[in-house]
Amino acid sequence: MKDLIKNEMIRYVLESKENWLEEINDRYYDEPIIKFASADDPLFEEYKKIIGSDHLTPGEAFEMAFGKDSYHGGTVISVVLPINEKIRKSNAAQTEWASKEWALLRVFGDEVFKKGFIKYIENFLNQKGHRTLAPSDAEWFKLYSTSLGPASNWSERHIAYAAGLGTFGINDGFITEKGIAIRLVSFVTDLKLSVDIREAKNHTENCLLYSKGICGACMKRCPVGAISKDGHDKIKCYKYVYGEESRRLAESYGGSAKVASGCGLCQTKVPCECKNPIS
Ligand code: B12
Ligand code: SF4
Ligand code: SF4
Repeated sequence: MKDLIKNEMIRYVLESKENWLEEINDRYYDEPIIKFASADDPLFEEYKKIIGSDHLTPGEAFEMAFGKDSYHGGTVISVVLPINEKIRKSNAAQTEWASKEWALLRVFGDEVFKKGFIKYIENFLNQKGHRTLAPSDAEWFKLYSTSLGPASNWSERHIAYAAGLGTFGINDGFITEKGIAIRLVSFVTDLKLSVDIREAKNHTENCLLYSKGICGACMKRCPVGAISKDGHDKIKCYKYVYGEESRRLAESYGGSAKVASGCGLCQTKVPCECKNPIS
């Protein structure tokens, strides 16, 4: 069953017409990496302390979708969508704002393709009798403000960490075997599948600065100085990434003012851009 799910996800990503950017005559996303965690992994309870009490466990997310007492164990499937090299290169050449390709990825790669992928996989598994949902696409998914900046009740990076897909960098970005220039999606299903082992020694192992005390390339790349040895200033980052200028830029590129241009300079032209720099 795991292979069936993985193959279906890979096939969808590689064949979907929505995973195509005319400007580069290529895909938004390359072949995904997919891993599995037990929905009862105690780490999900710990996230209530690490992230916040509003962060849902997989069981709670399942019951939000399928009703009280519907959860009897299951699996979390986490998916890494690596960003195509041409899009990465276009953003690597930027020093101030996101490239046109990066901005179009925000709208059509995320809002159109990724949403279509989520619906397809939910239906694929539900039709086979396995109740499945993607929490970050549910109507009850929420973003909220904390004194440190925005957070959510289903953090894809923490889910990916639980599934053994990588670890965090000094800039908060999640570094996988395909690097940091990625997007993440996850599903909770009542299917009970064998799980992947979390091999990382700690939650920051893949970052050169945390592990070896070298690098810091992302700090120099950030146009607003939001990254320092103390970590990532989410409020500074948020104001830049989703501010007025970013929204105007997105429109001028043919994107959407509503989702803005993004930025991602700290995810391109860095040693962890498309590989795990520790491997
Ligand atoms: C809110 C949000 C933001 C906010 C806040 C980011 C943040 N750090 O949380 C702002 C607006 C700043 C932002 C900016 C960007 N975002 Co954003 N964002 C989100 C969103 C919607 C929720 C994130 C969330 O819930 N965070 C919760 C908080 C608590 O996370 P945290 O503070 O980083 O967690 C730290 C602690 O937990 C700590 N920690 C301490 N002890 C322990 C112990 C353990 C065991 C663990 C695991 C951790 C831990 O380690 C973590 C890292 O420092 C997600 C989508 C989603 N649903 O997940 C996308 C998401 C995180 N964003 C993404 C992207 C791509 C971006 C941008 C590049 C914008 C763009 N598209 O161009 C920038 C990059 C900024 C950066 N340097 O990371 C990607 C991440 C890709 C990646 N490789 O990491 C995501 C996952 C979207 C997606 N679906 O792919 N984003
Ligand atoms: S650029 Fe270097 S310091 Fe920044 S997250 Fe990547 S490995 Fe860590
Ligand atoms: S996304 Fe841009 S503003 Fe935010 S930390 Fe990265 S480089 Fe800085």
